[in-house]
Amino acid sequence: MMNKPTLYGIFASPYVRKTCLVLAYKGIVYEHLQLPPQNDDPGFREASPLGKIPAWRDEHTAFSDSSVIIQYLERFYPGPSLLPESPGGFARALWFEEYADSKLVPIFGGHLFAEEVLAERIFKRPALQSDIDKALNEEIPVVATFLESQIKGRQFLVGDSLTLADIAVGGVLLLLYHTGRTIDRGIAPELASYLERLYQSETFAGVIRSDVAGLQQLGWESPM
Ligand SMILES: N[C@@H](CCC(=O)N[C@@H](CS)C(=O)NCC(=O)O)C(=O)O
Repeated sequence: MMNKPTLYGIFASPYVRKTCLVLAYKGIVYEHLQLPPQNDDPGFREASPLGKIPAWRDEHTAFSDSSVIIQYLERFYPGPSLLPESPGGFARALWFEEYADSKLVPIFGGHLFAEEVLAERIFKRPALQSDIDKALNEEIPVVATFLESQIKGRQFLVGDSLTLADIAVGGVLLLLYHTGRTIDRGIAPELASYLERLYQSETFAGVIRSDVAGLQQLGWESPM
């Protein structure tokens, strides 16, 4: 019997969550080894020489980086694609993935979620309240305003069906909801409705359930 492929990386990482959402959408069965970054598991280190999560292993190969894993899954595993056929849509979906990774993760992951939820529980240090305040008062209103302009009058960020853009952006914004907050409808009403729809979809619902269970083990009650 063929071994199941393995995803390495703790659920609390936004890059791991993005990969889990793609795996869920495509219906790929895999084993999830919940390991932190820089752990000594030899299989993980072989797949991820820099010690970063997520990493992937299947019967053919082993490597790391969420964006690389997703491109590999798109090419190698049959099933519904998350990248539009049209060159313009393809580029736009990849742009939103890059925007989520490089712009949204530092705000929602680094300044808010890591400080409020992970700092004391995982990093064993006090939370930096100044980072949380900066995210809530300065950074999130700016990105919410931008994303409202992108989703206004649409069901999805790119084209007329779910793409990697929705998975990447929705996956990171989920961190706001896990801290017990929502997008301010006064600033971004259509973004708030879009996220509510997205989080009720089958793809997101399963990953949200796993997140909630993992957070509960850390002693954090997510209202999701
Ligand atoms: N570009 C990478 C970023 C992965 C990444 O930075 N993961 C963090 C956890 S959220 C990590 O492993 N950090 C540990 C380190 O950089 O040593 C990806 O998309 O997978």
